[in-house]
Amino acid sequence: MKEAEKIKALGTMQGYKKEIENMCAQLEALPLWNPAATLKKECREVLLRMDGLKTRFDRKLVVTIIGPGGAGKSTLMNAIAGTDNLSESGRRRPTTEKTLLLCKEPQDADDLKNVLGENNLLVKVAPDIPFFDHFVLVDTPDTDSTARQAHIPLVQKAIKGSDVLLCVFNAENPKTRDHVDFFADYIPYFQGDALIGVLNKCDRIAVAELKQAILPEFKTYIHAAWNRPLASLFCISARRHLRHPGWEPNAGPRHDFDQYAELQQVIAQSFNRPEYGIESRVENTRHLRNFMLEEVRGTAAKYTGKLLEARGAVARAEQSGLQKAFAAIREEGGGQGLGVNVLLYQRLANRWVGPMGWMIAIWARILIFGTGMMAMFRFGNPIRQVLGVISSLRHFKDAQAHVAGAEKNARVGAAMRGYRVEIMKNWPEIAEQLVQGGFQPSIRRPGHLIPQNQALDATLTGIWQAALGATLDRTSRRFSNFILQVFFNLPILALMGHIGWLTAGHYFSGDYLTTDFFLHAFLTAAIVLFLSFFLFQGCLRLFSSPENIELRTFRRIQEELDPFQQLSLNPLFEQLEIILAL
Ligand SMILES: Nc1nc2c(ncn2[C@@H]2O[C@H](COP(=O)(O)OP(=O)(O)OP(=O)(O)O)[C@@H](O)[C@H]2O)c(=O)[nH]1
Ligand SMILES: [Mg+2]
Repeated sequence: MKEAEKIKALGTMQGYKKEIENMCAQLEALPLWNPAATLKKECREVLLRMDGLKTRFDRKLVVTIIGPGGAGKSTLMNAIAGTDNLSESGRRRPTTEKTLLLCKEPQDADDLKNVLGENNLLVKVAPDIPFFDHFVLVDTPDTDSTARQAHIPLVQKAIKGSDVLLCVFNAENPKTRDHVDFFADYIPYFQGDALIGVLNKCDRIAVAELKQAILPEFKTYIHAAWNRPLASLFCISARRHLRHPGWEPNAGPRHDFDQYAELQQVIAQSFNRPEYGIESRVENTRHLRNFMLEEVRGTAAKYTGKLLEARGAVARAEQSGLQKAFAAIREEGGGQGLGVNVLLYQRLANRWVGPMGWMIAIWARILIFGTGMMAMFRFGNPIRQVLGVISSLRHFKDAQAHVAGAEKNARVGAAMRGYRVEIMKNWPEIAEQLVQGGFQPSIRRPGHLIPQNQALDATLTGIWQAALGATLDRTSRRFSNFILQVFFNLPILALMGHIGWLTAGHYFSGDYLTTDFFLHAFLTAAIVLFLSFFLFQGCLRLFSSPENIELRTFRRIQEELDPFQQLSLNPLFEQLEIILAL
């Protein structure tokens, strides 16, 4: 394989791993959701396996023979190796007590030695062995004999360090429950091609029985037990392919049906292909990633129905909770008036031009520095709408701290109560749905449902600011349209035009005007400007008083409160959202 292709393959594997890491991080954020714990464990296992695959990325493929005691694992190994006494086989159970690795070069065994420990691995180096250029073969002890306690950890480790499993069954008794159950835990971690079924000792069974009964039954059985079909299954007689099968008299093979040649072809052509190792590791990593994603999605999907119901209920409760909160704020009384005025004049000042624009801008400043400032403090500021204005004015560094004390404010208190009462009322129903959706029963305690005061305050503030901003924008747009601007600017502009005309005419004729004239003209202009401004203020007050703006803002909030926007108020609901997004 070219270096560039190797790098690409590694990149692909890294990408898969990243996906699972992200998934793991998401599960990490779901401490209240029961299924997350199991899934997290699986994720970690998958990540470990992916690491293993990456570590031996360009090493030789590890093909491991597993199966119940006496199924003929060692015999199969000997047959493949072409040496009868390579791995001890026989009648005594168990025959094989250590893991045995067959390879061409001594260093081929290093990886598995590290995994199993030096003492647990016998290594047979056979430099002249045919094929074996690109893979190593491992024989394992059984997991169902009296010595299984000692064997099981060895087999477990060997499986984790393998790329391909040759699962050998005894055709005379293929449904070995212990064995099948034991391996069921490992099967999900191997992709189809990496899992090869072998029914051995087929020579002992009549062909008809084998083909018509044993084989189909076994396939169904394994499918059910391992939750997936075997991608490939070979009926063989391993012993027949030893150099000296040594059949006992009267116990020779009963027929010639044997798929050993096909199995051997897979070994010689697939396993022994130089690229196969890398390809199979990429494939196995991909399989691990798919397996894990399906696992998580499948689990989440089981609960989605209930969780969606819960989300709907939460949304409705939060919506009415927030409405109650704002209703409470409103009942506690107005007092935002001057603050609202500041914001309105600020906006108007941005839109108006001409002498009226200057007047409005000056007035906006006066409001901030004068009574406006006082009003903000006097009424506290539960909803810190004016904070932006204040903090933009460097002079009032203290303002922020001052306003931050507002949590204790009566209006916020009332809002919180309004919100809480509403949620508490709905909680039993919501909690029930959440528990059915996999959440821990402890969430029934209402302590979980109330967000931090600060969080609620921030949310209320956010909603209020947005709604107030929108109302103010509309009002200021209405009160700064072109016709209004012309109308209110016209008197002062006409007067200034006239004064200018007189002044210029006299100037050019050399007949200079007196100071009295200018004083008089200036006062007239000022009076006209003030009158226009007062008139404008009157109109504004009449049609859009601060109280009126507050009222409209409240109304807007009640109408437009987006039920799905507020779900993150409570950490529990954040988790709910994560699960629904899985
Ligand atoms: N008739 C027949 N006997 C076989 C065949 N394969 C193996 N045997 C016999 O089955 C017995 C057990 O074979 P082993 O290869 O030792 O089985 P194993 O799975 O390695 O057993 P453990 O190492 O104890 O787990 C031996 O006596 C073999 O000769 C086969 O294809 N046909
Ligand atoms: Mg053996």
